[in-house]
Amino acid sequence: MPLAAIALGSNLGDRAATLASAIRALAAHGEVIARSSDYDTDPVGYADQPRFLNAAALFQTTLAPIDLLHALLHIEKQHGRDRSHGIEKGPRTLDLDLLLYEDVILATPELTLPHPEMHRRRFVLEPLAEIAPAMTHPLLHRTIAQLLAAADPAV
Ligand code: PH2
Ligand code: MG
Ligand code: MG
Repeated sequence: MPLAAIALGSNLGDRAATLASAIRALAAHGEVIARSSDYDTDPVGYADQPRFLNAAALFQTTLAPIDLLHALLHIEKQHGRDRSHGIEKGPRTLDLDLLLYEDVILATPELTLPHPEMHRRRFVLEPLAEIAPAMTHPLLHRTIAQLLAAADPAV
């Protein structure tokens, strides 16, 4: 079954409960192979918002990338994510980002693979390195551990 890497984030409500519930919801669409610890992180980008809890999961699924993306968006909605108002990169109950899907490279208006920001973000790389340090980025040809070592300490 194809393997995907997913980033989880929350900075509104009971963050840990939301991440745990999101993992359970994911399991309905495939098999959660590994799940990182939760990381309490400074907000990056738009700084005037609560701290995040971030995590990563390795997920095996028969869903195609775009169908997996739709499943992730549906789970975000089930957890109170409302994209109709608010600041773009602002506070959210749940953010699920599809980081990697096998070695798929894709650039469509709806989905870009690998996730275009993943290699810059410590809050993504640190949890992912805990569970998949040797996974490689199909465009940069670097492992997650190498990307983390090279990432800007401020991001
Ligand atoms: N997500 C963002 C913007 N900034 N900062 C942290 N620490 N964690 C996030 O998940 C995060 C962020 C937009 O998706
Ligand atoms: Mg995000
Ligand atoms: Mg997102």
